[in-house]
Amino acid sequence: MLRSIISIDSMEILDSRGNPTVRTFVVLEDGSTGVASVPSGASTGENEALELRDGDPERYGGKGVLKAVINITQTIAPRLIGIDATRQREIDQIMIDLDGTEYKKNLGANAILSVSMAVARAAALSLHLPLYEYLGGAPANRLPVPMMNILNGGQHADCSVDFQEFMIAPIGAPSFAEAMRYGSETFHALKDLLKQKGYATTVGDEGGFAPNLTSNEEPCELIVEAIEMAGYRPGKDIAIALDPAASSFYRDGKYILERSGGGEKTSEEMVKLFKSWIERYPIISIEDGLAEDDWEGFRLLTSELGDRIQIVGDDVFVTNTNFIRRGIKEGTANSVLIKLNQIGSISETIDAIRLCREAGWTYVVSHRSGETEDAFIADFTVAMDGRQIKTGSVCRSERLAKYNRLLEIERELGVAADFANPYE
Ligand code: 2PG
Ligand code: MG
Repeated sequence: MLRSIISIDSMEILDSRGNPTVRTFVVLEDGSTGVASVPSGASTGENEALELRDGDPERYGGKGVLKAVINITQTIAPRLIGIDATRQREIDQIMIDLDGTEYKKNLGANAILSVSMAVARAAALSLHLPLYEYLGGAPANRLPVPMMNILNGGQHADCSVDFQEFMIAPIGAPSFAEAMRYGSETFHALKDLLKQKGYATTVGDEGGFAPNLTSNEEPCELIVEAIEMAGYRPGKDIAIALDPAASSFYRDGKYILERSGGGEKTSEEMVKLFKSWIERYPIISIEDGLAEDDWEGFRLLTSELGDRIQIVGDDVFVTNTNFIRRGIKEGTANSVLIKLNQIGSISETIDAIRLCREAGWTYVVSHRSGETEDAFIADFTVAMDGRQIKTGSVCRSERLAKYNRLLEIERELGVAADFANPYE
């Protein structure tokens, strides 16, 4: 059988923060070899599937992934050898059963996901199809709006901003390539602006600037100014999307805006704050505006602002259908952040996306703050008709790997390519 898996191998590599992660190679009988590397988060949700680390203080401060590598080569590989690589769902299910725990605590979500992704790549290669077409079929022709994180704070930067991500979304661009140009020009305008104001222009983990500002609001002001400096209309050509990652500053039922000196806030006060911001800035999307344990606060935010902007749940849903289902029932949000490694296999990620579609919710495919040069999510976004992707700033090659792959896909699709604007 041409597409039978004949070998699975794995190794420890380093991610964009210099921490170990897993890279896996799947070889088929016809010689097709799929390679995939998994990313790693910093502001992780409590209920994410387990990222297995060695815990050996003698290596990488305990962060080595040799156990995950051994789980792949000694436990997973023997079970998958001989199976046709196009049987993605069956393969994912075998790994899920082999692990046997809800959060992939035995084999590790990093181990399982790297195999899941490498299998898909090998199958696509064997069928001589680009990955987006293999996973999405003939209809896969829509390029997503890139949400570019040009100002980093929170756990992604050592600066005075509590909120983690300030993104720009070129919603008025006519194509993906033009959206990238709008974004890049604004990024450079922001750099000039920061310099003019005497702020640092060093970047954080996702390639956005990480200056010490005077408040959590100042980034919005600066970004609006940068959009105008670059010659674009705020809100028309380019809008703002936020990911405060509020779980990271939520303690004992309060939001503690320590870094910026913004004091403490209740959920209601946070909702009020966002309400006043969306009146003053062209914000179209807020992800994790409240913490993962604050389902009530999330519901309030959605009932107050959900008809005007996108309310995205990341830590609260962790790409897990159980939590998304609850969210749909309770009106917790109207959109889900999709991260393959939060749940740990392609099939389960697709299940999460299906649930969003059925509920009429949007979904945003996302990178992690610790990334590799693997551009899997670029193809995956097009395959899933995901009309939005967030994969960092217009800077640092582990981020650009995804955007550049999307540029390639748009070019390859030619006249068939469509650029989605989910906010219309
Ligand atoms: C997020 C992500 C990606 P991390 O919170 O959305 O930007 O960060 O990978 O650190 O969880
Ligand atoms: Mg997030």
